Amino acid sequence: MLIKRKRGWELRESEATPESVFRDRRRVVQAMGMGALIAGAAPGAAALAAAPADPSAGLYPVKRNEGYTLDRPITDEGLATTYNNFYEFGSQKTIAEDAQELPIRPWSVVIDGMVDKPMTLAIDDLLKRVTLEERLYRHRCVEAWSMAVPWSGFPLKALVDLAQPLGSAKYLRMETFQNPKVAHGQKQFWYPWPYIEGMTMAEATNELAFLVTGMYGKPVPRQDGAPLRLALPWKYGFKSIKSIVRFSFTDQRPVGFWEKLQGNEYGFWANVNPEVPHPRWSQASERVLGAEGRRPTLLYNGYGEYVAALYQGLEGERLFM
Ligand SMILES: Nc1nc2c(c(=O)[nH]1)N[C@H]1C(S)=C(S)[C@@H](COP(=O)(O)O)O[C@H]1N2
Ligand SMILES: [Mo]
Repeated sequence: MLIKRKRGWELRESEATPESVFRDRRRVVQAMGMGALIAGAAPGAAALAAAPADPSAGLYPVKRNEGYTLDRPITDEGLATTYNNFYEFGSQKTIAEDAQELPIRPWSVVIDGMVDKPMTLAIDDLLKRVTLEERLYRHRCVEAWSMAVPWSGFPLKALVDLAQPLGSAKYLRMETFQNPKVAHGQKQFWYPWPYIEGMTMAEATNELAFLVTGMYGKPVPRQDGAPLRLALPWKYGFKSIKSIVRFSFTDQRPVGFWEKLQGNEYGFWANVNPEVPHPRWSQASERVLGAEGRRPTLLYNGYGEYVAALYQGLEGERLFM
């Protein structure tokens, strides 16, 4: 999703990133072992061992909610946790090792804006106030790759209920941490940090909207958005914001990170639709991580029965990008 410059794969690696990031990447590749990268296996224990353990580990695995089923196999864990989009750590897919620098405790989540009582919650206190469950969801990146993941977490609606927004709140805006000392991508001034995403209240309280705290029966790893990220499986992956520090209820439609950067390519709604191409590529099919060939992309990523009604009467909007 490189914007101001050419897309990453149109450039030689040495051109794609500033020199410091390039040098960094070589270090990652060496540490992880090229073989592991190519095979899509998990990074070696040595490469990821530096990060302190997650104190919530004892909560997992959690009970699976059997209501959400897949039409394809679960993606290999090693692949889903080493092929990432997390621009705070760089625009390459191989940010897993660098992301281990992210301190995930203490971690506070602010709930503010149009609510009765704004509050700040430590992540471990939030975890005590919700019931965790596992759900199998498809994930479709706007770049036309996809995966299928066993997320653990709780419905976003539970957080909305905790927050008690005013009746006048129309949108929920979410914000990722800002810490350029550890997240070197945030030194790249041409991006509008911090990462922001948003949705309507009807979307936020839809049963599919899921706050993720775990993955593959363990705490969610840093590279996938620890300690708290979103999963909105009917929308393109960029809506599923990672490492959230703030939830603000508002009557102003939030402008997301990618929309701000390139509004003609990435919009507010960003619902998956195979019939509406991205301005630079088709969305008709997707490359499933770890699988051969491509697979047709489904309207609303296959979740139409849950969400199609949300968009009735909005046909004049740019719903699918
Ligand atoms: N803060 C933040 N959240 C983010 C991103 C990001 O760069 N920064 N990338 C998004 C995109 S484009 C996708 S496809 C998913 C990728 O999640 P994964 O790395 O767990 O597969 O995270 C989304 N959330
Ligand atoms: Mo994405």
